[in-house]
Amino acid sequence: MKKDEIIQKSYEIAKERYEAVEVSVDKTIEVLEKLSLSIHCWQADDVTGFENFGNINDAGIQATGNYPGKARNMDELRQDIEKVLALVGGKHRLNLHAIYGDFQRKKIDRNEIEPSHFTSWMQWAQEKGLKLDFNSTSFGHPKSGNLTLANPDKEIRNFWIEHTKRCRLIAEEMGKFQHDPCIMNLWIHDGMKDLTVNRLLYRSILEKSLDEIFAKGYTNMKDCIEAKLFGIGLESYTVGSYDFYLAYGTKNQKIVTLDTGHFHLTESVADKISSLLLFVPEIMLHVSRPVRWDSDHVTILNDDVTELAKEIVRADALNRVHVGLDYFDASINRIGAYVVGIRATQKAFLQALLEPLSLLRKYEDNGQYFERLALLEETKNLPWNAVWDYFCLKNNVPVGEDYIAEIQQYEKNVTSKRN
Ligand code: RNT
Ligand code: ZN
Repeated sequence: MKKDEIIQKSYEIAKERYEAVEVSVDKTIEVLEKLSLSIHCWQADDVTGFENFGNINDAGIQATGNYPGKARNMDELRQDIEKVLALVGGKHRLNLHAIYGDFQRKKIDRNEIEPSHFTSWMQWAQEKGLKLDFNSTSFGHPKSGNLTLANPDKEIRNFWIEHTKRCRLIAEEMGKFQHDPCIMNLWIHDGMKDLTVNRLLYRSILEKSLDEIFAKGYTNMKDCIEAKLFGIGLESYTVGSYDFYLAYGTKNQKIVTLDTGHFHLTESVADKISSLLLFVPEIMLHVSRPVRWDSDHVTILNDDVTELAKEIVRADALNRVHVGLDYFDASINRIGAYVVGIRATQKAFLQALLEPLSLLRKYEDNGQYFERLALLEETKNLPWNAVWDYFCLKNNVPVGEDYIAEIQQYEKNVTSKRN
C-alpha cells in the first residue's frame, strides 16, 4: 500500500474508534485548521531585530547558543518564515516586535517609529495570507536599564511611554490594513537584582504609565499585557508581576498574556484559564517550555501544553484565547525549532479537541469518578496520531518525521550559506 493510502485508511479506522466515544473527528480537523497560531518572528534571529542598539541580554532574557545560519536581515527572516509555513498545516499569524521594522538602515530611535516602517511587512503578510500581531520593545536599548515604564526618571519613562503609544498606533494600522484586529503585547523587563524597598512606588508608576499609554481607544488593535516571574539579573523584584497585571487587566478589561515560562515551575498555567475567562475579556498565550527556569526552550508536546489546550477546549474558549508561541533556542536549526514547536502546539490542541468530553462530563455530573478517571486514561491511547497524520496529508505538508529531511535540505541550500 502507498503511504497516502495507509494514512487515509488509518484515519477511517480512527474515526470509527472515536465515534464509539461520541467524538466527531471530521469536525475536530475543521477546528484545527482554523486555529491560527501567532508565530513569533524572533526565533529566526535570536531576538536581534533590525536596528543596532544593543542586545536582549540587558532585559533578563537570554538566547543561548550559536548555531550557524540565523537570519541576518529582513529578507532572510521572511524567507525562513515562508519555509516554516510550508511545513505546517493551517493559516497562521506572524508576531512582530518593534525592533523588526523596515528601517532601511536608517537609525530610527524607538520614540520615532511609525506605521510607515511596517508597510512592507503588511504588504508581504497580505501576499502570504498572514495576519500580523505586534509587540513594543523596551529591551536592548541604551535607555532600557533596569526600569523603563516604571522609571521614576521622567525623561526615561516618557521615552518609553512615547515608544509604546507609537506601537499601539502601528498595531492599529496593521489591524486596519488586514481587516482583523492586531494584538499588541506589552512586556517590560522592569525589576531589580536585589532587595527592593520601594516596591509600591515602581508599581504605582507603572500603573500610571499604562493608564497614559492606554488612554487612547482604538478599534483595530487589542492590547495585551504580559507578566513575568523574574529576569536574569533582576531576580529579586519584578514590577510587572502576575498579580499586578491580573489586577490591572481585570480592572481595565485588557487581555492578559500567560507565558507558560513565567510561573513557578510547579504552578499549573492550565488551571488559570477558567479563572481568567471570568474576569478578563480575552487571553493571549505565549506557549514556551521552561527548563528549570524561563529558559524559552522549544515547545514540545508535553503534559503542560496538552493540559493547557484541554482547559481551553473544555471551556469552549477557542474564540477568546489567542495562541501565540514564544521561545528562542539559538543552539539548534532555527527553522526546525519553529516547526517542532508549531506542530507540537497543534498536536496538543488536536488531542484536546478529540477528548470524549460529553461522556466525561456525564460521568462527572453523575459522580462516577472511577469511570471519569478510566476514560481519561484510555483517551491517552486513542488513535489521535492517525488523525494528526491525516491533517498533515490533507494540508499538503510533510507527514510525521518527513519534515526533517526538508529542513536539512533548506539548511544545505540556504541557511548554511549565511555566515
Ligand atoms: C520575556 C517575555 C516576552 C519576550 C518577547 C521577546 O520573558 O516572554 O514575551 O519573550 O517579547
Ligand atoms: Zn512571552
